[in-house]
Formats: sequence, structure tokens, C-alpha cells
Amino acid sequence: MRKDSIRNIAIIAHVDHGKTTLVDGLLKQSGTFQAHQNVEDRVMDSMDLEKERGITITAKNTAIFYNNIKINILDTPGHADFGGEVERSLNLVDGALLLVDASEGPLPQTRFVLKKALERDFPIILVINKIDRSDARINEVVDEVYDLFIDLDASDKQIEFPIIYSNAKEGIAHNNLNDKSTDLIPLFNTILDNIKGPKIIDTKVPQFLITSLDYDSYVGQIAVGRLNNGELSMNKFYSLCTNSGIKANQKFAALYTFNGLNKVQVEEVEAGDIIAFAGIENISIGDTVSDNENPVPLPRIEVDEPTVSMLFYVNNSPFAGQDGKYLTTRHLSERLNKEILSNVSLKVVATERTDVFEVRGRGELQMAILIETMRREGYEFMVSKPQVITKEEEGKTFEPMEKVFLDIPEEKVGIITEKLSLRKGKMTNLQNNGTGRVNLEFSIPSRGLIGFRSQFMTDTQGAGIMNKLFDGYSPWFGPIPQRNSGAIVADRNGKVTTYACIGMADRGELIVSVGTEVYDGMIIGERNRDGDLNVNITREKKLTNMRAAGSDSTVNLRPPKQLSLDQCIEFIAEDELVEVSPISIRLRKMELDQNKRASQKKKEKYSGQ
Ligand SMILES: Nc1nc2c(ncn2[C@@H]2O[C@H](COP(=O)(O)OP(=O)(O)OP(=O)(O)O)[C@@H](O)[C@H]2O)c(=O)[nH]1
Ligand SMILES: [Mg+2]
Repeated sequence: MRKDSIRNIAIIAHVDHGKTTLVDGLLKQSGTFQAHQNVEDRVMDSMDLEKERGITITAKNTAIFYNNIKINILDTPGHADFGGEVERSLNLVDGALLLVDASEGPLPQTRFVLKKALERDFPIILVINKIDRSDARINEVVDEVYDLFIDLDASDKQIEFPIIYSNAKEGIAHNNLNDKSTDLIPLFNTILDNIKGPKIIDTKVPQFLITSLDYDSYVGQIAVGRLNNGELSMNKFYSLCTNSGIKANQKFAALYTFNGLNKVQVEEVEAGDIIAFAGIENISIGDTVSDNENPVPLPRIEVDEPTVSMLFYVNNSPFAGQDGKYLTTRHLSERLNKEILSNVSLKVVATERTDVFEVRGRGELQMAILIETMRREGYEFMVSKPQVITKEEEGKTFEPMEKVFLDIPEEKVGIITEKLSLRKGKMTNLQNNGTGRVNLEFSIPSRGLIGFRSQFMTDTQGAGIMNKLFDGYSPWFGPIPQRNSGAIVADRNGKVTTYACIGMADRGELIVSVGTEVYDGMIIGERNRDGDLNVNITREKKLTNMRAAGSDSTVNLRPPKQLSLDQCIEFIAEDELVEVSPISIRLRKMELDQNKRASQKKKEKYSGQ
């Protein structure tokens, strides 16, 4: 039976094509907010880091009512590193709105999300968004989407998708480009007409798949998901089907349905709806809540495997414990294990050292978000350079590959091609649009892209656009040259002085400012040539030099380069670490003792590495 009083849909697209903005419009026009209520832009991007970065990081659901029909909407992230969130969300819905920017057209993540939706044979509604853009090329973009469907082997039925043209910012949707509609009603109607209500069996044993976890300081952990069949009510007992067995006699402390951005507490919930509960302990994503006597678990959620890993170390730097609340092995291990309960695309693997954990994920941005979140919570720890996760097959090593799509000014083709070929990239397509910009496509080992983004931004003076898409595995490509500049490293503890900084002007670029406390082995700058340079950055001017004493202030000291967390992660080499605490981000050599570093170097040279 189909439950026609409910619709469950996901909004999927490449990053920035307007998903969250469209949800704002749907929320507002469905009368979810009170007339006087002041609603901020992109209200679904509720996490601090989402607001700061202007991107969606975790998929979230909201519910609106239109013509007495409840539409549960899942807003998903468009950045490739959070692709696991899209895969997870698709478990909750019966159809998808595929948003495509009217000027940019389908981009790599459009392909990824559409492929995932077609695999489930979902009905798709194509929404060409940002039709107000002066550089919109609507008809071309529609054709490109058809090409994409064909390329993904869509069936004839799948290709017969309806098309809506929208300006999500203004909350306008048209069925045809020359429509005069001034609201989103055409989109609401297209959703109701094309995406059917959930298929359910009311009388079957209840089956509820935990698809996301939330936390409420009052009731504790909350599980969100879709009740596929049956019903759930308070005061009854259920089974929790976990990875490690079935636990019977579970009872809810609260049951909720969604209305707008709020959860509404109810006594029972009906099949087909997206609901939440509190009160059952030790749950994780992928668990099923089912009948107490005859539980029937649903298949666990599967997402693509992680491709990068980073090591998380307990902070053992000389400044350890100065800023953080949580520092120990136990703190770090508990926090990381909590993360994997709610983040399906991350994995945590133990290492030979008890104070080091390997965290596996989809990309550097996903890692940076986790690190930033933890540091804001009061954690202090260190992380290593991201590494790719290789596979062994028939005695051979395979490494993850990526397709990179670049849109750059014509005059930058030379330098970018050169940089990418050093990193083992191979150009697979070049298209000159005759507009002064060129589209390039490369096939490259993921390893070659680690740390490339900031170099790309510098080389294109910020005018380049880079997108990438995971592209399977290829045999190991051999060594790829690392950062070609060395680090400037403090050779003793102390405070950075103006005098010492002035002396560094022609040695490279500093990343610490005058007055910063540094330690022996801490990285204080990027050298302008190969090899590390150990320096005394705490040097004071000799007192005998009295006459020049006043001249310090007249020397124009170049301000230090400020590295963001993402840039620090990109910057470090294999023998370096980023040390993060709630207050500071420092870079250091893994081995703080310079004599030991020197002898390690010698050994490497000797062994021909
Ligand atoms: N001109 C124009 N801008 C739009 C439109 N829709 C969204 N935008 C803008 O596009 C930018 C990205 O919008 P978001 O809604 O955050 O995009 P998103 O798809 O949710 O992005 P991610 O969640 O990070 O993948 C914002 O600056 C919006 O104001 C539109 O129809 N026209
Ligand atoms: Mg968004």
C-alpha cells in the first residue's frame, strides 16, 4: 500500500547549486513559519561550521505541509567529501530533486549523486536553479543533464523526468520558462504528482532503520530515521537489532514526528513517516528497531569506502595541556568512537601505538571539519599528513584515483598542466570555450592531489575552479614529489623576537608573529628552498648594539602568513604534524630533536630512499 498523505524526498546537487536556499523557500511558502518570525538565510545549515563556511556538512530533514500532505525533505551536502551523507539520506526517501545550476551545468558531484539516486530507481525531478543568473544557459544545461542520464545508463522511464526552472533565492519556480508564476507552487505540485507516497505495510512488524543520530541535552541521544512498516508506540517493548546481536525489551522515553524545524512529541508514529525517538541506549546508525518477539532487521546502511586516512596522536608537544580540556588517550579514543556512531563514512582503526589512532574518511575537508569540531569542543591532539588508502590485490598495490575537472583562465594552462604532471596527472580532455577560460580534465592518483588545492588557488590567483570525483583504483604510481620547500624550524624554546624575524626576511615566509612562544622543533615558517632550516627565532639584539636599538620599529617586517587549519593540513610533510588545541594551531616536526632528525635524514640517504 502507498501512503498518499506523506512524501519523502531528498534534494541532491553539486556544491553551491542552491539546495539549502531552495529548502528555505519551501519552508517559508508552506507557512511553516509565523508571519512575524524572522528567519535567517539557509536555516537548515544550523551548525556553526556550516554557517561559517557557507556549506552544508550533514544531511538534515525538515517537514512541511502542502495541501494537507506532509512532505519530509532531506537537505544534503554537495561537497564530495560528504558524499556518505547523501548515500545515507537516500535510505529515507522515495524520490529526489536534482538541482543543477543554470550556468554551471552538471558538475562532478551532480554525477555522483544522480548515479546513487538512479541505482535506487528513484523518480527524479530536474530543477534548473539560478535561472536569474546573467550567464544562465538554460537549454544547454538541460541537454547536458540528458547526456548525463544517458551516460549513466538511465532507463527510458528514468529519462522522462519533469523539469522545473527556479530562482531559489526569490522562491520562484516555473513549469515552463515563460510562465509568470511568482512562487514555488509549480514545484510543490510537481513533487506531489511525481513522487509517490511511501510503500508500507501497516500490519507488518515494525521496522525502523536508524539513519542519523542527534543529541538533546534534555533527553540524550535521539535516533532519526524512517519507519518503513508497522507502527511504534510509547509504553510498548521493542527489539534493537545491532551489528553485534539483538537486544529485546527496549522502551522509548519519547517519540517524535517532524514539523518544520521542530520535533513534536507524540504517543505513536505511523509507517512511511520520518520520525525520531529517545530513550534507547547504545544505538548506532544502521541499527533497526523492530518487533520485540519477531524482530526483522533491515539491511545496514552501506556507503562507499573511505579513501584517505590521517593519524590522530595524543599531544606530546612541550606545550601539551596548556589549552585543552581533553588530552588523554582515553579522551581521544572515546571521542573518535563516538564520531563513528553518527558519521557513516568515517572509520577509526587502532594502530600499533596505543596513543595513535588512524581515522579514515572521504577527503581532507571532511577530516578538517572533524578536527575543527573536536578542537572547539576542548580537545587537544596532533594529526599527520593525510595518506591515501591503498588496496592489495594479487600481490600488487592499487591506489585510489581521481578525475579532476578544472576551469581556469587560458594563460594558466601551462603552469597547471606542469604542476599536475609532476603529481602524475594525465590530461584526458581540454576544451577551450573561446571565452578566455579553458576546461581541463585530468586523471590523477588521489595521492597527487593531497595538498594541491592551495597551490592551485595561488597559481590561478584565485580564479580557478577545481572539482574532483573518485575514479576507482589503479596500480601504484611510484613516488610522487612532496612539497618542494623546506620548513623553517625553531631550534630552541622561547619567544619570537622582531630582531630574529628581520633576519629571516630572505630565507622564506614566517607563519608565526612576534611574541609567539615557540618550542624546539616547532615549524615557524616555509623556507624558500628545499631542506629544513633550524634557526634561533628568539634571538635578541646584542646590548652593545645600542645605537641601532631604536631602528627596529622602522623596519617594515612583513606580516606572517596566517595558515588556516585546512592550509596547515595541506602544508605539512610526512615527517611533520599539526598540533591543534582549542586556542592554537601549531606545526611541528614529528621528531623534535634536531640531532635525531639529522641522523634520520642521513640514514634515509644512505638507504637510497
Ligand atoms: N542568483 C541566485 N543565487 C542563488 C540561487 N539559489 C541559491 N543561490 C545562492 O547560491 C549560493 C549557494 O546556495 P546554497 O543554498 O548554500 O547551496 P547548497 O546547494 O545548499 O550548497 P551545499 O550545501 O554546500 O552543497 C548562496 O549564495 C545562495 O544565495 C538562485 O536561484 N539564484
Ligand atoms: Mg546546502
